[in-house]
Amino acid sequence: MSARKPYYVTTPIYYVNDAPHIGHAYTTLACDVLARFMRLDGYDVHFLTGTDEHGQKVEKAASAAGMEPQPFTDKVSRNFRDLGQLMGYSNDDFIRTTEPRHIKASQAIWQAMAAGKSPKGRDNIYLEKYGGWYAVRDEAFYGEDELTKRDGKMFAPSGAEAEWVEEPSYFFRLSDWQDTLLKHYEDNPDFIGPASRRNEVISFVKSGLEDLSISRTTFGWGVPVPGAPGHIMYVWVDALTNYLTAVGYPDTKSEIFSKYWPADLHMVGKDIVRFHAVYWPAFLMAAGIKPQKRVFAHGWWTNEGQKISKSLGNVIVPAELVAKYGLDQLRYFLLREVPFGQDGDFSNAAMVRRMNTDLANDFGNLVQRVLTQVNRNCNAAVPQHGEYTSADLSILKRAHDLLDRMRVEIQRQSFHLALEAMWELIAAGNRYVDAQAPWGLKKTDPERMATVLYVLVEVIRHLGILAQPVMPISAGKILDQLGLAADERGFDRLGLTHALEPGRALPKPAPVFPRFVVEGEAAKAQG
Ligand code: ME8
Repeated sequence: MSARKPYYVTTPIYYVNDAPHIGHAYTTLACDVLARFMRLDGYDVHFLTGTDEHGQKVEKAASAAGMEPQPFTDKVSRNFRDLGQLMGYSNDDFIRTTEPRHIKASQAIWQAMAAGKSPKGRDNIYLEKYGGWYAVRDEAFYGEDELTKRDGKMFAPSGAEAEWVEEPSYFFRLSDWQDTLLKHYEDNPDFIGPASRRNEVISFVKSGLEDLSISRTTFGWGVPVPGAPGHIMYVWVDALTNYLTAVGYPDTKSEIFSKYWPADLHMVGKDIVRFHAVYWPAFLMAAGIKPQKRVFAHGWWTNEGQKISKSLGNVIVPAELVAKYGLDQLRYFLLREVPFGQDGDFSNAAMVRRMNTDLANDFGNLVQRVLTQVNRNCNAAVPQHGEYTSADLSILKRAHDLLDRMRVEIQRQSFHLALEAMWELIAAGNRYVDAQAPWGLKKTDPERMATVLYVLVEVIRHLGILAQPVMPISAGKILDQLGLAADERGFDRLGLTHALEPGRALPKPAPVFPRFVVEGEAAKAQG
């Protein structure tokens, strides 16, 4: 048997200054769906998430909580692990940047960068004095021309306050990497997605890159710069390196490193594209390591039209949504409602609409009415089909083609289009049931009824198998109702070859997607 192809996907690691909210849940959810999809499609997947625990922002948050940084990060990091449990993530590793394996990897990449030369033959890292604007909330440096002055204070485009810092600092010679980066984008058209972000990055790099300050001396919560007492690494140098740490760096000869590096995809939010698509590939090339294959930037969520922020008091807590609507319902909504890559708005009305229309009326109803009829009219077993009509063959073909359609969309992170393709089959399935009206055939043509129900069971089998990455629990229930064993649920079982054998006993069906009844409407309905 040939070895399975590796696939390495990562989420950003989350700052531990704050409790997890829907934005955090979203990035990791998208990666989880990808990871599950690729596993079912036969890949050997490594899916990484974790927490970003160093830097001034975390140090300040710890001090505001009256705690030392280490116990503080221990506590907050746990909230992000708990988020994973809540959301059903299937990550293979959870990295914390305060772990010894990560300190070691960060110091090793620093040394590798320092040992190498820039494309112009100069040292990649040099010591200077830094004087400039820094926004702790963004952990980012800004040029004065990027800032706005209000009430005597300076603000970054993100709204974060910037302060003047002046200290000795090591610099990374980013300016020397400009042409190499532009060539890399040109040679690798899929390096940044979606296209709008790619264009943004290219024009940013073309406008000229400045060297980057990569060490700090005025506070202490970070990874020490090797051989430079008093300097700690700029948090982004350490944070980005987590992607290497998790695959065994600096041991580049290890099996795990050779298998998974370069990473296939770094999923990020739109606010941190520059770090991943400009700084990170430059650091990697400077250290003699291949850059990742792709970065995809998703959009941001607002809440009922408003920016989500702690000060506005409108943070959406994932646990509350899961408790109210259900886990699979939330997973489906987040990936279906908004074209992946664009900004989106969370509203309870939209959530309920998706639950009741797409899930209960469309998907749930198809499964429920077909399996109920099979249970009642076919002795609770997979029916025996006869000759197929062109309508039968046409819908079977759609079911057999669905994997190919979804694969194309998932591999370019168009989750919404993958789901749209699935719902086209669901709609076609419902139209087919209505047109064939198998319930009317019970007395007049029981053989035809059995064929129609057989075709529908096969359609549902395809839908159930393909729904697993997005809605693992509900899809599992559907596949249970088809009596499928664990090894019959992979994508290798799709298509005609593994069609269900007539006569297989089926358990009693039960509804999978409940309707959501809005309070008040329930009372109205009862009169
Ligand atoms: O940026 N909607 O961490 P972070 C959608 N530690 N996504 C959102 C969001 C929203 N309202 N709010 C935040 C960091 N995010 C760094 C990453 S990686 C080497 C270091 C997303 O906790 C945001 O876009 O501030 C980002 O991708 C992720 O949550 C983590 O944000």
